[in-house]
Amino acid sequence: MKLDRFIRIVLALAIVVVFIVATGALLFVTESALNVWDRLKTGPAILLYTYVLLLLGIVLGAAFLIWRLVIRRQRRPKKGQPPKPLSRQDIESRLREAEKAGVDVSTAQAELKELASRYAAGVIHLCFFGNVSTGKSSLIKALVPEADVRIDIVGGSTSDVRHFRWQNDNGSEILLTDVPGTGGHEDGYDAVALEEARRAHVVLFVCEGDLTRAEAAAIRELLALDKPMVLVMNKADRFTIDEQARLMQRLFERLDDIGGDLSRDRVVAVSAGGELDVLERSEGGREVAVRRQRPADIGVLVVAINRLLEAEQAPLDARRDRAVFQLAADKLEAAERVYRQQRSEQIIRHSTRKAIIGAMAAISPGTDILIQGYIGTTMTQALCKLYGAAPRDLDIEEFLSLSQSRVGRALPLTLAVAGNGLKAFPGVGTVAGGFVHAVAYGLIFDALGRSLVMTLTKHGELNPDVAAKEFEERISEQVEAGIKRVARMALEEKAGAGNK
Ligand SMILES: Nc1nc2c(ncn2[C@@H]2O[C@H](COP(=O)(O)OP(=O)(O)OP(=O)(O)O)[C@@H](O)[C@H]2O)c(=O)[nH]1
Ligand SMILES: [Mg+2]
Repeated sequence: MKLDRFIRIVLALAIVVVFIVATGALLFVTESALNVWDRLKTGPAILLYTYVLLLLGIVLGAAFLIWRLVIRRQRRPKKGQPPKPLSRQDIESRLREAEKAGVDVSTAQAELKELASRYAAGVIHLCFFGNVSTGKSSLIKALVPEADVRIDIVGGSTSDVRHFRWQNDNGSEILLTDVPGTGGHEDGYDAVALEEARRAHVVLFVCEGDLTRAEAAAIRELLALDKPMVLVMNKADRFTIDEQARLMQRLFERLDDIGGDLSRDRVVAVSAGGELDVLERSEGGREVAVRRQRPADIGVLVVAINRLLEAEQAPLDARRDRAVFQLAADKLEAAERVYRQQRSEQIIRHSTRKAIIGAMAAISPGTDILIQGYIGTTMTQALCKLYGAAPRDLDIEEFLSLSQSRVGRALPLTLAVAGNGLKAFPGVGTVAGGFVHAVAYGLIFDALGRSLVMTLTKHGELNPDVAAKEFEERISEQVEAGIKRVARMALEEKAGAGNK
């Protein structure tokens, strides 16, 4: 690595020499040109401009090369490209690789298993989705009168995912899925509903009138799954025919704006009916509340579903599969995040322990806190590899050297924290200065590793300036947070060394 810096400086010197030679050459050429100019006084002015431009070009070219080589190669952050649809092979190979690396792939794998069992059953899945109390369960009840669904005026009545068998006029085997309504429970339920929508062939988005901003956002997210959608305006009985027509027009426009495909997606206005508490006079003349069923009017919904399913099932399956592959990929990513977090903890602890042992054995200088050595390099390399960053050796060296220059200022505080932290352990008594230094050394490594993980999580790459800045900004906070962990580690090592 030292050699690298040497080569860079040599190259820089070479550029300077080239620059001087080029300038000399240019002057020489200019002189000749001026001679020519003298001789051709009446000649064209363009000659002069050409020389000036040439000189400028050489200066700029040399400056650019020096900047790239010596100062640093700045990397552009990768722009988030729209994700390419995943194929079965893609997701299966990603799962295999992740499993080999030690990631817990069970939740992602469960999605593929569920997909396989849905294939085997050969049924079409229609998922009712929408805000709480829009009438999803009531719509299922209207389609499958024997369905045992909970309908309630109080939002949040459905709290789990349930499937109900329904056979349409074409005789297709269909499962209607009732999910918790969104926006009315704590977070977890919305995610459950969305996951189920991602597993379905068709999403029936239920609303009660014009779309709210949250509903529009949810529709946009569901349309991104590239599956057919039926936008169902329920409770149409609350509006006059004219109002219904206006609302339908509005919903068509909104769906079009949000990105719906009007040749594929449908908008219908229906009344699931729902239930109604009415006061009736009993035989004894007393008024009693009786729960009655409102008449349902869902013919247009049945027609819309039939139309959607008239076409071949294969394209529907293909769209559903892609959505499930993406769902599995998202779950895999979440599992990878957990894995990285656990593994990074191990790497940091391992390096911190090594740093402490080194400092205690005085192999590494406990007082000078040198983080640029072998332990710092291997920890940085291992963490970068874990987060899929492939920095140049130069970047690692620069990051460590920048961080090293920031350690000095934090050292007195770190030593104080180490000394105090050790006192907090019962029975430790007075500790030698060397041991306090070893703990301080460990604390610095611990903070270095943690701030590096933060930068890698945020940026996905090692930018030495950014990472060293993060380290500097967080060092005192992390030293305080890490003292118990690091002091315990040092005491364990001390006890271990004492027992030997
Ligand atoms: N006026 C009218 N009310 C309806 C209609 N459909 C459902 N309702 C009423 O709307 C309320 C909510 O109905 P649910 O079927 O429980 O709604 P949901 O979307 O399943 O609700 P959650 O499961 O809580 O998300 C109930 O009081 C129903 O009686 C309808 O077509 N017209
Ligand atoms: Mg419900």
